[in-house]
Amino acid sequence: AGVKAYAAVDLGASSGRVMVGRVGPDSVELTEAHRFPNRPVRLPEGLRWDILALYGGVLDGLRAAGARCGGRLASVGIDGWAVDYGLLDTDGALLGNPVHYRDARTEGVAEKVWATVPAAELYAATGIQYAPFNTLYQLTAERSTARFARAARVLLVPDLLAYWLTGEQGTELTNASTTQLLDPRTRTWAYGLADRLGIDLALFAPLRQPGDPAGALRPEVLAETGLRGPVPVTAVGSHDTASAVTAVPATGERFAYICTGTWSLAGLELTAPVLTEESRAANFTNELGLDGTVRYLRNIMGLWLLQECVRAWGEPDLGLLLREAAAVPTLRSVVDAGDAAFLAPGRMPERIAEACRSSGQPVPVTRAEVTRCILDSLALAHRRAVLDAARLADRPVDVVYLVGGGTRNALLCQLTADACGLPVVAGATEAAALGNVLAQARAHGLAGDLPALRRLLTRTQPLTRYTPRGDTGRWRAAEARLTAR
Ligand code: LFR
Repeated sequence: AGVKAYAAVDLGASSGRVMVGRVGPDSVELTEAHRFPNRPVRLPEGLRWDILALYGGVLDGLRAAGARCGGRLASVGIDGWAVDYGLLDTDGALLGNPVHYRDARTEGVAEKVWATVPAAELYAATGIQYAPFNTLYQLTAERSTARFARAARVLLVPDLLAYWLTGEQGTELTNASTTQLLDPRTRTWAYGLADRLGIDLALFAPLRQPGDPAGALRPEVLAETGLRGPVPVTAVGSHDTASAVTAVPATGERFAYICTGTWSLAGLELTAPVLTEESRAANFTNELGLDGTVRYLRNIMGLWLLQECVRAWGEPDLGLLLREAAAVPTLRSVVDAGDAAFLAPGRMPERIAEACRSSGQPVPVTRAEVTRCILDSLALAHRRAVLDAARLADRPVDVVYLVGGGTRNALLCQLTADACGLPVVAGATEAAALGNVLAQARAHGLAGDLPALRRLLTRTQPLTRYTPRGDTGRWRAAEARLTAR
């Protein structure tokens, strides 16, 4: 009784999916309706997202979702990766393909921005960690182009897809916070800052909050997907990390989380941002979450490092590779998995080897050794982020929750527990979709604050517990080795 079906569209850097979530007061059940590849395209002008293919995948997914529930969906929600956007002209037509955040156009742009607003001031005003691809730097890189001269609107990627589905435009808050144009204390635009940097905030559609109505599927979309109208679209934490953290199955308050996928996002949930100079130096970000929360975390390169190696090796069997990696001795060599030097695609095994060589460590040779080097490095980066966050925010941590695609990797989960010296509870693999569905369900009648939603997950979702092995001394030593360089 009281169970409704929702569709969650979740766009990741390497694939998109549409999941059906059936939610009731005592049940949450998530199934995959459709999955499609997300293949960035390298054009003469740079690295671009194939946004029309993604929209096609979303429509296919909604059709498949409808087929699973008699054409009736209570609502649709969309989340995806952050910072990237499409530009629309005055007719509302898309001006070219959205630029990929790994594109090289932002090289050297931050320094230009800092000449107007020093980095320290920028952090104090926005709380966003430095990354070359922050929307602020992308917009600055783009400003002098012919395309930008014709732009009347900027829509972040999930908001762009929502616009195509509904005809309505908005800027969802959690994703807006990753533009570095928001004040995390007031949770609205940083008007003074945008002014000084010559960025016209009127380019953005009005802000909307997770849970707000975001229109309804257009009649053409209903016809194409076979869904029975009306189907409302509901704003969710449209930044995938915001949705994933919503789905962290925490029971108490003294927890850290790590969202693992292409990226690892590791940190704490807070009620106020930490804007200190120390926090900036440690490269922590304050992104906005549901219900007034702040995601205080560090971006770590994540499984991107391994994905790129696997691609370079011609896609060998991952299960076998991980079993072989488990047999390689721990911590022979580590690289800094937070280093933006690993951001661009290509030549990853060589780049990992070079980083080990230039820091005087044994150079991993076999695929298993490279894989183990990456996983040890990730676990070490997880440890540093969790401990740094606890220290900088002055909050004790008893347990680490791991969610997202990386929970399939038992070796990574175990190494993270070993490195942190804390129990790790691995939860939802499709955490972003789960958080997406819960935000919709709440807008459509499910009662509960964030802790209550999380208790519902603890009761209904399978969890795996990893206990730390051995002492953390060798991880501490490896950490010292890395920071000494
Ligand atoms: C994760 C994520 C991160 C963001 C990166 C780039 O998928 O959204 O939070 O920093 O992608 O958008």
